[in-house]
Amino acid sequence: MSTATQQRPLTIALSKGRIFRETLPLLERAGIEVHGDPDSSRKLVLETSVADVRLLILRASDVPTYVEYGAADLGVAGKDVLMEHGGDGLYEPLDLGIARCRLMTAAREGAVMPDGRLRVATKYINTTRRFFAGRGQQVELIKLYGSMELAPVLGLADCIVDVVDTGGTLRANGLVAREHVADISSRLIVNKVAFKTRNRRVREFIDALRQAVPGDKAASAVAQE
Ligand code: PRT
Ligand code: MG
Repeated sequence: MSTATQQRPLTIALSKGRIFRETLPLLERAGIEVHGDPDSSRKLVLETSVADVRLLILRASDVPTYVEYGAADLGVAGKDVLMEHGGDGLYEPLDLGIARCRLMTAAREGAVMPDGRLRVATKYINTTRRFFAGRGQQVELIKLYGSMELAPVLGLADCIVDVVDTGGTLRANGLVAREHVADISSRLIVNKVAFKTRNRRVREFIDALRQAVPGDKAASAVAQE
């Protein structure tokens, strides 16, 4: 079997930083050693000890886009990023249980929320709109790309929606977490076409990673048709 699609290396998209660091041991347990380190090199394509597997190093929020359009066959992305992207073009067969955190609303300590329309600053515009709509609350959304914690401090917004791990960043800026929006961990995602056309190889990869995930963190509902 040697069609053109089967000759392209299995291409896996992920971001550097915490997702790369925590995915590495899983890949190793699955028998895949990565050649190179994105935190110390500028290479955006990394080869591995398995000839037909390579990694793409992307901005975290671009990972679902590469996988959805088939520029990568698989990817690793935070559930926060996936919720915001929308999941129609992707399968999400495996919870890797890494890069865990919570998506929360947060405001200045002791702040009283206005009776009128709440102003919410976030990079998670879609998720935030859905969250407040779900409770019948209309909000004014302010899109930010980083340093969300500053917005309530400077009166740009009443509250923010952001991911929280230790809570240290909120605390350091005089904010407190208020409402829980979602529990977050990173997921393996798969391009729908690759799942069909390269089914054997893709399933083999998913199964190897599933066995590498410790405990029963791995949800196992592989989307199939
Ligand atoms: O940084 P960049 O803008 O390039 O992209 P990114 O922030 O989306 O990527 P990255 O690598 O920072 O995070 C990748 C994924 O890790 C996120 O999509 C989440 O799924 C997950 N994750 C887990 C986190 C955190 N924990 C986390 N703590 N992402 C971000 N943070 C931030 C948090 O918002 C705070 O500003 O890290 C800071 C420290 O958190 P505390 O609560 O421990 O102080
Ligand atoms: Mg970041």
